[in-house]
Amino acid sequence: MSRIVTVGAAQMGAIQRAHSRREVVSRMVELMREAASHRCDLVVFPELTLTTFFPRWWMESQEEIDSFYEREMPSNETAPLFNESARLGIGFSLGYAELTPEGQRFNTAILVNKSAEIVGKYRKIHLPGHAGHEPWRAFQHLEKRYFEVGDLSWGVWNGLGGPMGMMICNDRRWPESYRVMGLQSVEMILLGYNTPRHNPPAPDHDNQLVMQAGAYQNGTWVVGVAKCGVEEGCEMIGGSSIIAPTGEVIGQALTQEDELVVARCDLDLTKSYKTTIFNFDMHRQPDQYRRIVEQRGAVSPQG
Ligand code: ING
Repeated sequence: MSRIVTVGAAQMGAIQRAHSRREVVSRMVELMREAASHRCDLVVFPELTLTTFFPRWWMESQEEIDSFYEREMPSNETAPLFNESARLGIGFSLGYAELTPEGQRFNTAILVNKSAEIVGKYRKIHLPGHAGHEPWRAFQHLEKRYFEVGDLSWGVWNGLGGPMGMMICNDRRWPESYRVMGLQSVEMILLGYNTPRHNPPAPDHDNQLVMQAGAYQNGTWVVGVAKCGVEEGCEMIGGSSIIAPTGEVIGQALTQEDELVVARCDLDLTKSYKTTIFNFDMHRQPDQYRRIVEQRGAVSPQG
């Protein structure tokens, strides 16, 4: 018996500052329709999909900053995506900047089922870059200025054919992100990223490496989807990938544009790892891992 989930990784090309949410959503609806033609169950969109990657700029006007956030989801601008999801019977994950009624600001992702109902939410925990103005850089990386650390940990939800979870961009570089979901029996992790090529220097090879490692070490599928291309002069890497629990890349994007990568993913392929090499309950020794939770930075060896 196999539990096939057909996934569409919906890579997005550049979104310029002048692009409206309506223009972006119409591109996303086109990718969702293409996914339907391939009988996809699920479409994965990138991090901060609705606007250009605004943390590359130092801004001081709160009104200007807040123009990049969503106060409600769905909103008038994003409703066409939810309507298309329900019409086509396709679930999706979507990354966006969230401004809560209480005035909190998060780099957020939601999981939406085939009836266009939000079944899960995640708020980015690993915020890379810096909080202060660093004008000497060609482009800055101010996520620590514009977002709070996420407060929802990493959840795992049923509702799209099996246990699925989400992370966002820099999270994919940290093994803890995968393991918290691995300990909730996750079988598919959905993530989006906006990765500038230049700051900090991001070698090309490590984008897939970190996702392959996370997939293998937790016996899970990983779908990583880029927003890429040259946005306002800043080049961002593509390389959207669909990765099997073996760690093998079974599909990847070849362009820096809007591109749908489709794969039939059998969630039962997770079983052989979860019941043998990575049978966590049989093999893990949490008492020996305390340093990982109790200590933040690295210390030098004594002596
Ligand atoms: N972007 C980048 C990422 O983690 C980065 C930041 C780039 C970190 C290159 C290290 C090297 O892919 C986001 N948005 O987290």
